[in-house]
Amino acid sequence: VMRRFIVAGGQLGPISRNETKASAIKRMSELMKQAAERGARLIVFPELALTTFFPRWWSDNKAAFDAMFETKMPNNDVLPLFQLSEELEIAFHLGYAELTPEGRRFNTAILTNCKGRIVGKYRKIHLPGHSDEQSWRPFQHLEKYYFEKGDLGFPVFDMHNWKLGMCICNDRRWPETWRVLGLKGAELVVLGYNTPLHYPPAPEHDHLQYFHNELSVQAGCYQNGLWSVAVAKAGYEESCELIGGSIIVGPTGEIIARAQGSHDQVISSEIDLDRCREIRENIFNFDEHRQPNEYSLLAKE
Ligand code: CDT
Repeated sequence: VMRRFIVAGGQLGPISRNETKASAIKRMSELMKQAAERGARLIVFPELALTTFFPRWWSDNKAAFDAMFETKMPNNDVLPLFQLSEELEIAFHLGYAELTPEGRRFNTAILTNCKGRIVGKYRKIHLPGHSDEQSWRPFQHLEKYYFEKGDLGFPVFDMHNWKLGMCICNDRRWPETWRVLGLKGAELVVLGYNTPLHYPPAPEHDHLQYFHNELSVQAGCYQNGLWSVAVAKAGYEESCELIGGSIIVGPTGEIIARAQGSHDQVISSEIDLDRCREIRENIFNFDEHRQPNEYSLLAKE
């Protein structure tokens, strides 16, 4: 079975507050077609890819943005993308806001196989920002208000003889995310992000946003001997500038594809999952060299 294949990232430009989900799906379908033309078997879309990044706005009523959430997956809005996935035999990863039948809200992502069937789901664990209105900010970052912490752990899925892990945006900055996925044997970690260029609590870091994205993903890949596709929703979205810089990174930590600019676009590259072994059987051979007895502090509350 294919261990060497082409992966793609489907970077999205901004999505405005009044853009329909059908329109976002149309844009992603276009990217999926381009990726399939390049021979890709998997395309990764951003975090919360169906709507604008609504946690930038406060509302006293948490349910004010419920129209931005999905109560079912797939549903009528997203079905065209699932059908195209089946038709073109290309798997995909998609981030969206999830509202469960019990009324719980999560920042969620799914993974399908090459037949457009959902094989995995992840709910974001590291929710950044704050849970109260902070009016001194030029825009809010209210993920801690609109979402609950994910309750599915960091799962790894077997599909088409690939071991795939997922995380979402802020998760990529935490070495623990990558290590847990690496320990579970992930060979490819897919993730989407919405990262504002401006970081209100420490604006002196604004010029480092692209650097910190690459630093985090490259370190995660190298230190765990795995591949990653990290994909942005980018550009000037409702008066908030989001970074682009979607990348594909190898287990050596090398960036092998990178987006140009902040518009809708496909990045792609051939990857070989067997190359994880170069790292995992050597410098980061976990069984031989890890010292978990010395790390107990990591799991303390
Ligand atoms: N979406 C998301 O997690 N964004 C954060 C922004 C910085 S924290 C306010 C990120 O880690 O990129």
